[in-house]
Parts: sequence; C-alpha cells; structure tokens
Amino acid sequence: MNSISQQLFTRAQQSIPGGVNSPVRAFKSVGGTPVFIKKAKGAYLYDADGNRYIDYIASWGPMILGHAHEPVVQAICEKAVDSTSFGAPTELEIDMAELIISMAPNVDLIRMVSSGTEACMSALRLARGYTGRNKFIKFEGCYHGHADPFLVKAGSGLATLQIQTVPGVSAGVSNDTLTCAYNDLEAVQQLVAEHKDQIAAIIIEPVAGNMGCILPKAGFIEGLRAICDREGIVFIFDEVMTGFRLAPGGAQQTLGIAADLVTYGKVIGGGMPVGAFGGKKQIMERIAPLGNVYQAGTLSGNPIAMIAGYTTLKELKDNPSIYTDLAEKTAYLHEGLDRVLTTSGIPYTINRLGSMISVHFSDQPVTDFASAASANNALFNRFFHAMLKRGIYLPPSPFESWFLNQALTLSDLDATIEAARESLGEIGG
Ligand code: HOZ
Repeated sequence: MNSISQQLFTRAQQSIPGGVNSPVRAFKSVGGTPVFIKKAKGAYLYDADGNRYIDYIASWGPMILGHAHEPVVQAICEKAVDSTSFGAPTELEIDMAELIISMAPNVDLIRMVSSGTEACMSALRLARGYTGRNKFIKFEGCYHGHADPFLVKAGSGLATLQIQTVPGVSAGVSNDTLTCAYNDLEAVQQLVAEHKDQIAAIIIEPVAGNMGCILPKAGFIEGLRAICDREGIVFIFDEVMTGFRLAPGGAQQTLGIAADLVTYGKVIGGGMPVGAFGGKKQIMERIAPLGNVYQAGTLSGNPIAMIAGYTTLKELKDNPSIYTDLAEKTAYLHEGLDRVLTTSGIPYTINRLGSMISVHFSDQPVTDFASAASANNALFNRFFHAMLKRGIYLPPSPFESWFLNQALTLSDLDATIEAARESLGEIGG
C-alpha cells in the first residue's frame, strides 16, 4: 500500500514539473519520495501520513524561532483582516526598514523585495549601474538565487542535480560571470588583475551554506575587502542564509567585516516570502526613484510579509541570548555527532558556525566546492534516508547547510544523535 506522500507525489507530477515547486525539494539525488508536509509546530514537522520529524531544514533557513511561533502567527492573523496587499506605502515598511538598519551594520538604506533571488539580482544590477562595469566575481559552489548571471558553477540545487550549465542562460550573460574557488584569494587577485577596471562586484556568501556549510579561512574575506577597496569594486555580502541567523548583524557582525551592499532573505521574512538589499547611501541612492537603476515589485513590502518579518526580527533583537542558545545547541549536536561518527570509523568532516552545521563524509577538510564534491556523497544519501526513517529531517543533499531552530530541545538533540548512531550502524562505511 502506497503512503499518502507517495500518492501525493504521483498526483503532483501530473500538474507540477517534477511534482515540486522548487527542485531541492524533490529528493532527486537522494532518491525516494519527498515527504509531503501537512503542518509544523516548534521543532517538528508532521507529514501527510502523520509521521513526526525533528526539523533541521527550518524551511531552508527562515524558521529560526521554530514553526508556527505564536507571536508571529498572531501578528499575521491580526494584520490580515486589514487586507493582504495595497501596492502603496505603509508605516509598517518604515518600521521594518528602521529595525533592519538598527540591527545590520553598514546599512544606510534598505529596499524590500520578495525573495533572496530578487535581492541578489537587484544588488548586482545596482553594483553595475554604480560602477559602470559589467563583470563580476562569484565563487564556485555559492548560490545567489536563480537569476541568469548567477547560474554559473552554482551550489545548492544545481550542485545537487549536477547541472553545470543552464540552457536558457545566454553566453552573453554568463561571459560576464567570473568564478574562483571559495577561499582562494590568490585566484581572485589574478582574475582582478586580468580584468582591470572591468569588475563591478565581488559577491560572496561570507559563510557558505549552499555546498554544505563552509567557513571562510582566516584572512580570506579581509583580503577580498582590501581588493575591493583598492580596485573600486562593490563588495556584496549575500546574507540570505547568514543574515539575522549568525547574529543580529549577520556575518558582517560575526566576522567583523563591512560589506558595501548586503542581500537578505529567509529569516528576514519570518517564513513569508521576503528579501531585501541594502548598504551604503551613495550606492543605494542610485536606485529608482532616487536614481535611474530600475528595480520594482508589486508585492514588495507586502503587509503580511512585513509583519511576519518584523515580529521575528524584533524578537531576535530583543533577545540576543537566542543566538548563544542556538550556538550552544549546535555545538552540543556537533559533539554528539563527533562521538558517534568517530565510533563508526567512517571518515567525516563537520563544519559549523552559530546555528549552521553540516556533515561531509570525507577525511579531508571541506573548504570549497571541490572538497565538498569529492566527499562520499553516495554515503550521505543513505545516511539521509536512514535518518528520515528515524524521524530526523535533514536537507536531502550534502550541498546544503543544516539550520537549527530555537524550539529544539536537548532531548531532540539527543534523539538526533542516537538516530545518527543507529543510522551509521545501518549504512556501514
Ligand atoms: N536557497 C535554498 C537552498 N539552498 C532553498 C531554496 C530552494 O532552492 O528551494
């Protein structure tokens, strides 16, 4: 007898490409049937068959406070009765902008959009408009959403599905995308020298989350900052994953390095479709209607999205201990996984910062896309299914960070570590 998830997946494939509205959800690389979710509360997801899972995806990042967090749900319900969209300015948008500016360093002006993709796409256009240059540098395995210029050597779903070049992205567009390995400062120096005065921007996930979690080596981001300063290049931090997750001021605060432009998504919307890009006044002033770099959106600053985001950010700002709690929980999980992985004898590397963590089955340090890709990812796929069977919902790909949420308890973490011990025993080495 097929499970309800299996029945729904069969039905979904008749009307939705691949049965999903975003490729990373399809379980294509790990195999099997995606679990169809019915509801979630706190740290738990419940599927259509009534199974409960401890959630380490957090909707790919946004649900830092846990699912259906009471104050967020209540704020959305109260707001919705006043209509769900106006397409005109509201006071709430000012509150949101002021709150973001009070939390995020180096953000003088902020423009709201509806996704991380839109944020990155708009920030790149702005950097090009501001500098009058076309080329930009991105890093192999980083993912900045699915706008055309970024779909070169991208992480996340493209790495998972092994899509190297994307039909539909013209050579004219991708020729302006220059790529380097993450953590390879020398390669960036060389590329910048080869393309003197042609590079508008360097965009980076300051802590990468789209090839698993990968940390910048000491001096790497500082080195990029120095190159940008010297060469008049706009330094863009893609903080779609790290923004409001690593700290109230995101990776800029955690690493102590200033960006010229910053993009946000995920946590900023508290589970609603929200993105934003912001930064230095002299750059942001080039955006229409102040300047002529055009960018717009019917649902930008949508009241329901804003109230969900505002309520989430305000709670994070007012309770900074949430960040220490989350980091402690993640360290606890890390220690437990270390224990059971060491006992299993399976080679592994765990990368972690704040509430981002991931496991690669590799005996080498994982510092860039090549080292992430050369791990035993077939073993990861089996680990994923063994964990899922035991009620632990991990990202269905080694090329994604795990995200912890504040609703997780120590007993959830212990259950996860025990499930990992059993799973490793099941899958062997
Ligand atoms: N950007 C997220 C993955 N790294 C998830 C969004 C998606 O592609 O569905």
